[in-house]
Amino acid sequence: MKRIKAGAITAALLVGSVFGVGVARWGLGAAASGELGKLASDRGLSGEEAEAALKTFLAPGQHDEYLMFASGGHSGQIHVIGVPSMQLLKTIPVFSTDSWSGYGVGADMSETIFREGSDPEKNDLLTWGDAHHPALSETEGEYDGRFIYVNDRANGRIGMVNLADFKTKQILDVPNMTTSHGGVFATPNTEYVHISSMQPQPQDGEFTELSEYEDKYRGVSTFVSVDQKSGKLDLAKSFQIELPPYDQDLADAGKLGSEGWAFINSYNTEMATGEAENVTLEGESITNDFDFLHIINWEKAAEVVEAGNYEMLNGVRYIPLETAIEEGLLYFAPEPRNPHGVDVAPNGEQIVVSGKLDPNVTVYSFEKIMKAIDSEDFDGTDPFGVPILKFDSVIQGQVEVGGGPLHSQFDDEGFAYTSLFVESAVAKWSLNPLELVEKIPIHYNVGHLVTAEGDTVSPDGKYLVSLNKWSVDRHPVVGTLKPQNFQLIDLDTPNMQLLKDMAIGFGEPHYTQIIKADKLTSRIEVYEPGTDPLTMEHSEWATEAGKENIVRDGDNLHVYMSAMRSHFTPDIVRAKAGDHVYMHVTNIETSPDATHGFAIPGYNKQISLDPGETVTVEFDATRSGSFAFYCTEFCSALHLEMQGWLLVEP
Ligand code: RUQ
Ligand code: CUA
Repeated sequence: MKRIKAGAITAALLVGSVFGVGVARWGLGAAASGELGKLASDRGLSGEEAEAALKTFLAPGQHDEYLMFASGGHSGQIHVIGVPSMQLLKTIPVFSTDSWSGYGVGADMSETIFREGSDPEKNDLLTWGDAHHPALSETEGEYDGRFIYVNDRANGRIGMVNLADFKTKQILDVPNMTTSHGGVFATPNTEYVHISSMQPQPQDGEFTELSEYEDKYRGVSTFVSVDQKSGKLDLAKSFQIELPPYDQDLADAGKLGSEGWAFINSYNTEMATGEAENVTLEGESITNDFDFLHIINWEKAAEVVEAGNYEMLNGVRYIPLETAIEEGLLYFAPEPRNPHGVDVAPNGEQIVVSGKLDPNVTVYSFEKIMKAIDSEDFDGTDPFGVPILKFDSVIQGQVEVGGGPLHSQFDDEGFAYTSLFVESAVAKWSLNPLELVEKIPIHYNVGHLVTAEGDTVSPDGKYLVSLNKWSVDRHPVVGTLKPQNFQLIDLDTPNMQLLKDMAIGFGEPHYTQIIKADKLTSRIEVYEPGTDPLTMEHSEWATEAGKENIVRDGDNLHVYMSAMRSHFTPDIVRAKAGDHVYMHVTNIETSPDATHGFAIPGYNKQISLDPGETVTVEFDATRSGSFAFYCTEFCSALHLEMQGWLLVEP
């Protein structure tokens, strides 16, 4: 695999000097000369812009150094984007259907995922989600390229994607919560993936008057256990901690010295419900000067459940609030009102909380938190009995970064970068001493931001992407709904340099993570023959060349079909109206990229089969008729000939 290296850029600069351009001098404002210089000036590019083009350009066939996994917001997907080229490489459907890959519109595999991911007692069949925070799996605090998880903000679920084939394998509906924002994050060795609730819920799942909010509504913090081989989430080995009915917001895992601990922000510790007279929910929820940073000892919580000190609640081991307090699993530290992001620095010692309504970021010291807990240096408790640490005892200090700080990311040189939503800027500041360094304007209203390998114990820095909510005038008007705007920023220049805008016209990404592309070592290009991608094992329904078959078993019709350039075998399937049809289709190709589709008109079925893949399409043949099925992927010169008949006799 070719990657963009510093050398490649140097080579490009050399080409520049061959043409007598002296590209490096453009930035100094010297007049550009030669062919490249003319090209730049014809296009109206400044020296810095021409430099940015060279830094992000991929020569045909070159690959990006990093891959960015961006959540798709309420499009329910994950997008894979190359960095620094900022080209969209793939969209992985997670919570929402996708007819290109046949996800949720034909393949038994994806329909199984949707069914399993929608607890029928609690939900309708959910065919969309609001993907917010993707989390790459980690080993010793480093992204390991095995799996990626993402939360569904709307329904409190987690989607799991295996990075061997970039396909969704599971959606887990987490009990006792609906909306979620706190997570997902992976613990440093991916023992658990964490998700916490956003708006509290009545824990019995029943209709409950808002007047009983304090008594009956509760938040939860859930540590969902991960099977290390498959990456799947195992509810039976997971546990949940009951929290007071505050809105628990973003969350992050401790690392290095703080490994074993987790941190969740909160707001609405006023417990406003909107029922109060003369004040809105919003107005009432910003009256307290301080909300609470939740400090959770998850390692100890895991021991408490192992020792049997829990209740079962809707299929999950549940630690009631009193137990959490007694066992020392939960503490609060005051945080300036209505914060948003909490981010643990790569050193594990500093915990950065962003103000949202306050121009400061507040930096907590893990060491001070531990000292305060050990010496029981408390300032009383909250109404539910959770001990509150003293603000002054646990903070390292504050940095005034600017208007509307939301989220922070880090580099390899001890700097933090905080998004400023209100000010439309990114602030760079140093962790030691706590000092603002510089700011760069962005376009416009940044939510999250991300640096390369930014959530690990050793970020690369290098690139920062600002995830801007508004694009205003940055892109052509393409209707009343404008694209969002990702902006790539170079962190290796003396001052942060804006390199590129990327229009995001396919969802509302919230968060992303950027991983070094060469860490994705588990990738496979061709499945072993007859693989069911859901289990990654040989499918009992797979067929081989020469063994295709149609088997009738009462009203059940099993079709064992193969797909190969450029035919289906068999290519005539006879069924009777009322049959329950199983089309077990195996792509028997062995070359990478030799994908086939299989679409049946009238029955709303479309699947995609990568080489080696077996997928079952299952349906009731309720309508009689002659249905012309065909391959949907332009696979070969005789792609159009890749067709056949489903004949359903009355
Ligand atoms: S956030 S609104 Cu991650 Cu700032 Cu979801
Ligand atoms: Cu197979 Cu087109």
